Amino acid sequence: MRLLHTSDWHLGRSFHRVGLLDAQAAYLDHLVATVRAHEVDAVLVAGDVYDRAVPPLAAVELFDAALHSLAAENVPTVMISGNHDSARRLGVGAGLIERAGIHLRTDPAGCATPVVLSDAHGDVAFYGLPYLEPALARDELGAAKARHEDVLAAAMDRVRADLAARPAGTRSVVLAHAFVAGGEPSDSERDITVGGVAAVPAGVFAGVDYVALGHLHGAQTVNERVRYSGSPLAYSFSEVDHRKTMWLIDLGPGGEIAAAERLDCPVPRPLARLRGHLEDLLDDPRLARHEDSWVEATLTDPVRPEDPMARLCVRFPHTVSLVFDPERGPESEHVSYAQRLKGRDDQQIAEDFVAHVRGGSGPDGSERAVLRGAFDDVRVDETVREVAR
Ligand SMILES: [Mn+2]
Repeated sequence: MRLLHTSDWHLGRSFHRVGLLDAQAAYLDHLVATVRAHEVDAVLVAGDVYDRAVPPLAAVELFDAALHSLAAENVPTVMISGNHDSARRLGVGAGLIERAGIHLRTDPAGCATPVVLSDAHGDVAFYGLPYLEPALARDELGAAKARHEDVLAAAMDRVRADLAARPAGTRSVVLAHAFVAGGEPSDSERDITVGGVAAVPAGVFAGVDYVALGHLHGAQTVNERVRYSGSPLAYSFSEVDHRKTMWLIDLGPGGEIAAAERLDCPVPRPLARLRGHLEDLLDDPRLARHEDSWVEATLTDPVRPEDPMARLCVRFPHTVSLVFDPERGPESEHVSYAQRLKGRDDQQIAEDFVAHVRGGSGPDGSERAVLRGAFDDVRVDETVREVAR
């Protein structure tokens, strides 16, 4: 049986205030085209359909269009809610779309009631475990503690019990939304750790043939049978090196992973993280390939340049993030105050101070004259007092 595993669509999310709805629509078109091109038997969506509990209308309409397209393809689809979704809201209408072959699981109580699909080699039971909020799922599942590990373990006990009662040779797939130990996070998942220990050991999923995970936004293989598809689009600059893909999994007649292929998702615009002095970023010919990218520029100029965003946008019109990380002179670090003052007169110390508080820009001629005048006055004053004594 051929499975297409994806997750973390985050419909409605934007990227540094740039709307991604068009890119998300293009991805969903690509998903449907992939189903057709690769003759996929089932689509798995492992949570975070939406970016937030109450998504914008345009995101809801996009999801609705995707459901229509999948139903029109006649491809069975199993979906779960993630930590970004409101399980209750997303689940409205789940009973009705079930009739169209879209199996949306948002209620922990149903985690051991699989969707059963068949091929020439027999049944495959698909168990959709929605994101289990420990405090909420604990009682429902009779977990020992309100921790991610305990509620998932309790849910998996139910899955294994159901599976054991099915005909011998029934193959099994679990969908889950969790932070599994060994996974590599990025900046765009948003916390799943609140209220408990974050990482769940992969061993909790023992006894099933394939585990389609969501939550982490980088595609990864925890082990041969436990994988993250990652998000179809980059949602933070920390994902600059990610290759955004879906897993195409061939589940063999005996439940073995006969093939696992990464299929690329369309890239709306590449990401680039640039670092250096503003003038260098504007001049360096090697950066020409990033001129059409979404750019995050970290400026290291000791003095903050004037109007940096406008100047960057002349060369990199899709600059969406600007960070300042000024270089400091080597003498300013790891040197004691006394050492820095050694051999300097009052005038030099004062000029250094002005340069320090202005990010490296020392006093100009007239400012130097003011400082000199002040020191002269103080000295004159001292002398007068000495004489008077
Ligand atoms: Mn997510």
